[in-house]
Amino acid sequence: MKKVILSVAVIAAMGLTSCKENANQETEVMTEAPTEMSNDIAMADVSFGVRGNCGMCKTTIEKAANAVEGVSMANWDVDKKKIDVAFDDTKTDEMAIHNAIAASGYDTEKATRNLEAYENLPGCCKYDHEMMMNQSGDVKADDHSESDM
Ligand SMILES: [Cu+2]
Repeated sequence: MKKVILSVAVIAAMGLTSCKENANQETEVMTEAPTEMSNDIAMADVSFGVRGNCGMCKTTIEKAANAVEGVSMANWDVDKKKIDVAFDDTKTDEMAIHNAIAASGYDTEKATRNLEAYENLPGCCKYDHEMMMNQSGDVKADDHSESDM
């Protein structure tokens, strides 16, 4: 009986040492991949075109973007028809932000507005579907929104 126990112990010990060797090899390989670094730089900044008219549009667009989990900053520029967004790219991605804004009724460069949400926007916010996005800022974009009133 003792012999059996002894041989089991020996086999177990051999097993342990071989496991240890394997583990050492694995950690050596692991250290070559720079995985630790990228975890710190999870924040991403994007900016893309979003159609809209006025300050109320700004509120709606930014609210929609900020409601996406991981978004830390959203700033829509009424003159440029463009939004700057900062987000944690481990929690969301750019497309999720496009989709959230489109769901609130606004066109983005990559997503088309939800028509029902658009119809429910206040009259002053019913922007032109053909409007240029991502403008330089010095274009007279307000021309016909004024005359419509
Ligand atoms: Cu508006």
